[in-house]
Amino acid sequence: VDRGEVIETWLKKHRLIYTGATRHPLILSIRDGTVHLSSFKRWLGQDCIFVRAFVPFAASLLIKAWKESDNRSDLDVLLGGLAALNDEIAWFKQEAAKWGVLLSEIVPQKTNEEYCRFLESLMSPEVEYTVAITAYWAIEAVYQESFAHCLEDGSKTPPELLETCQRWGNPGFGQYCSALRNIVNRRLERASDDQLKEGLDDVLKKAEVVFLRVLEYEVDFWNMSRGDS
Ligand code: HMH
Repeated sequence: VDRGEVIETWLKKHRLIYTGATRHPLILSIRDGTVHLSSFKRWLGQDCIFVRAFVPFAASLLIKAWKESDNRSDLDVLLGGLAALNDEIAWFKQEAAKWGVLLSEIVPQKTNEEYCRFLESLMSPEVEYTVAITAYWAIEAVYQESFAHCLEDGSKTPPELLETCQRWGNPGFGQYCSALRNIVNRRLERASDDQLKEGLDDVLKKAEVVFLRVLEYEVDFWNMSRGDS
């Protein structure tokens, strides 16, 4: 059995789509300062809706961790994430007001609705903890890598967008994503051991499929900012 990190293997294997999600033209335009504010505002409005669906998904993961996890510290990591979402929702409201984005008037785009429905499907008790937390890590990691890129040396991110970039690009959020990644790697390693034993579901394969679905949704989500969908 391959004893390397599963995620590392996936990232090599699916490099193109991963880069598509973490180096999207919207992110590159924020980083080089050429972003159209209308694109940014479209993204902001849609993400307000997405995050509202992300909260119950995070809560469902907490329940799965409590029932299924072999490690108590998983719950602490996930609870920290859930607590941060409270702050995030307040921030979205304030940020939307700052940009004159009227939340009551935002219509969820088809991509957004589909992504939220995908999250809902992962809330089902039938979905294994390992599979669900893989999706959760991937969702957070894409934003972390994307927005951290806009804060690197040499980036020309407009000052009024720095707060947004710092929300997901700050070192603390990076550590949180690393903690999630460690959990996922630990769970996947266990799953591959278990699968060797006998006729268990291929959790490893399911997790990889979910990982790819997240990356596709993330690319589509950024694409909504173009406003031609
Ligand atoms: C679409 N992906 C999307 N929105 C977010 N807020 C995150 C990831 C990170 O939580």
